[in-house]
Amino acid sequence: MSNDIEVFKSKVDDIASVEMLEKAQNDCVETCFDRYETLKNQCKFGKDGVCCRICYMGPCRITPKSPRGICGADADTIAARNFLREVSGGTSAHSDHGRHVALLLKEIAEGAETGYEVKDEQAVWDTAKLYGMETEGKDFKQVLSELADIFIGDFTSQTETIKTVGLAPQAQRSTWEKLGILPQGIDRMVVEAMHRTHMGVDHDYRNLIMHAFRQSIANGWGGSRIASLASDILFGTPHAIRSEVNLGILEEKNVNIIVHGHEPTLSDMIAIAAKQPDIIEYAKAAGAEGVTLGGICCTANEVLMRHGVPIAGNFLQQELAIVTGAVEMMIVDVQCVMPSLPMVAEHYHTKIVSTVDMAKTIGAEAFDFDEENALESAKDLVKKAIDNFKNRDKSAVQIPEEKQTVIAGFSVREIKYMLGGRFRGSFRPLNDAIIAGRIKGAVGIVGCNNPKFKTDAYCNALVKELIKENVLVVETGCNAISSGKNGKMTPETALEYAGPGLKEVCEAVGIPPVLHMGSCVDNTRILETCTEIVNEGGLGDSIAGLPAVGVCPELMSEKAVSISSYFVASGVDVFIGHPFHITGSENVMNFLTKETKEMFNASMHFVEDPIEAAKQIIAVLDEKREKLGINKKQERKLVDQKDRREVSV
Ligand code: NFS
Ligand code: SF4
Repeated sequence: MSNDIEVFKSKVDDIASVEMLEKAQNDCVETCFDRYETLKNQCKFGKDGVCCRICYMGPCRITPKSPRGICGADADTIAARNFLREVSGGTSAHSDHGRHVALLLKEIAEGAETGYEVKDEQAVWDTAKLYGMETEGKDFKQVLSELADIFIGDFTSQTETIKTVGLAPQAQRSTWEKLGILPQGIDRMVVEAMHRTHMGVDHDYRNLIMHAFRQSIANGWGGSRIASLASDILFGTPHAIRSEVNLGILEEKNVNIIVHGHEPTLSDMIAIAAKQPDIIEYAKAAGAEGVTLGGICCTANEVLMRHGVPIAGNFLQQELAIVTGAVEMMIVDVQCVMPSLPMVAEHYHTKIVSTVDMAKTIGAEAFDFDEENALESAKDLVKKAIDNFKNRDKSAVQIPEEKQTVIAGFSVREIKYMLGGRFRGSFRPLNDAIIAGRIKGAVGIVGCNNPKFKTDAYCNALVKELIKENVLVVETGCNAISSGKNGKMTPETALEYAGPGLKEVCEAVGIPPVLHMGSCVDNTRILETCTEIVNEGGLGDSIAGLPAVGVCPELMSEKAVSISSYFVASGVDVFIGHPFHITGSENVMNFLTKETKEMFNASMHFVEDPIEAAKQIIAVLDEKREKLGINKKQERKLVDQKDRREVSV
């Protein structure tokens, strides 16, 4: 048995998950970690991106002996087409999420019975100003309606560049214009990608990948940005909030409900419903002490940011949460939901409930969420979970103790307030700290878990190295949850790891050195932060010149491919823990890792070791600082020589 524990410890970086892997084994429950072992010898053609099944003459696989498919397509064309389709998948997922929130906003503006109302009126006026809308003499509903039209128009525009791209700095927009990749309507960009990758259309790998960038801009400076903006209006702009993370948030004496997926529309209502006095009474009548709501994946991040709902875990903990035997109901919406959940749930009493029409899981119960009576509908669902409490097998319950405190809620508005105060909110103190060298730069660590790697390990090792080197870290998605679990998101615990300059700034402002900025669509908050830094002045006029880097340690989803692409197109170098499915084409590899540098002043870097990645990231930050003329000698003295030796081991 102790041998097994060592095996589990080699798979995941947190104790709670180790404990649940052991329990899963004892309970004879199969998880993705087991299936990964079975499927380990993965198809090399797929991995290298040189399997094409775009037409029915194929599938064709490229080898040295057969360098072309039946139609004559070579490895470059095939890998580039596959890459573009991945970016389409990611762009679609994020953008469709944005569309749903934008459509709800429009309904509210038109006075429809939705059960929702605008939580953050100020955000409506601020956003209208961002888009340069004329608001004088108009009432709130009219402004909201016009704003919703702008959002929706960005999906449908045929020939006009999308309006949200106008929120990017001028330097980025000029670059995109020069390269001919300013995006038109988000829907059109995806349709065009599917057209271009149909058999016999676009065969030039460079041309294909440039469309991948164009489409990714329609995501980062379009669909995703709209998702964040519209969600802030509807559900409130996040502000700093304390909560907890990891499986230990589940409570043995309570009814435990988990929300999982991505869209906040239902989960935000569930968060409100679970606190209602009549619901708590109902839970007590069922023999529980109360109701505990927890989240998994980005739905978790959304309700953490706005309600302080604790997080049960990230992507690879979705099955393990059920293995605790203490979850009455897991409510899922869209994206990153494993179809295996009902199979895991069969071993316990957990009900899996799917709530979105277009996302059904075999074996899950479908719940028809009534948006018009949103709160009542959410309460009905919570009651169903409470009714399931009596079916819990007490002997099957084992909840890990492990949980950590997190401070989350760092929207751009909140960072501004924290830096400059409520009435003088400004990025000036941050820019000054970067210029003076107290902060070397900023690194955004984003994205998924992937059973190919030890869960959370890359992120945890990298964060430690970076904050020691006075790099401010901002995070979203499942990696934000990794750092939360690892105790890096409280000022108290994390600051002992920070270098002296970063520590000084964090202490003065009262923030952790690792900031939780939200879900994966909220990566646009990172772009917004970069834009604010540029606009504040003193660090050049382009995001591409800033000492800023993006990292995606455990790339799993197509969304992460799209995100990496829009970061590079925006001038931010991106480090990825393992290569995309493009390694079968030297030209495509070369294009993404080198040639893009000339176009965007940024490129993709595939670095499998986090310590090596830290070194290379610091080198990129130093290079950008050098170009800005702020890499002065005295700044180096702020870093302890002993620390410096340690990082270069
Ligand atoms: Ni992002 Fe969020 Fe997690 Fe990856 Fe999935 S939950 S949208 S895709 S796995 S970070
Ligand atoms: Fe094969 Fe060409 Fe058809 Fe692809 S498009 S499956 S390479 S024949």
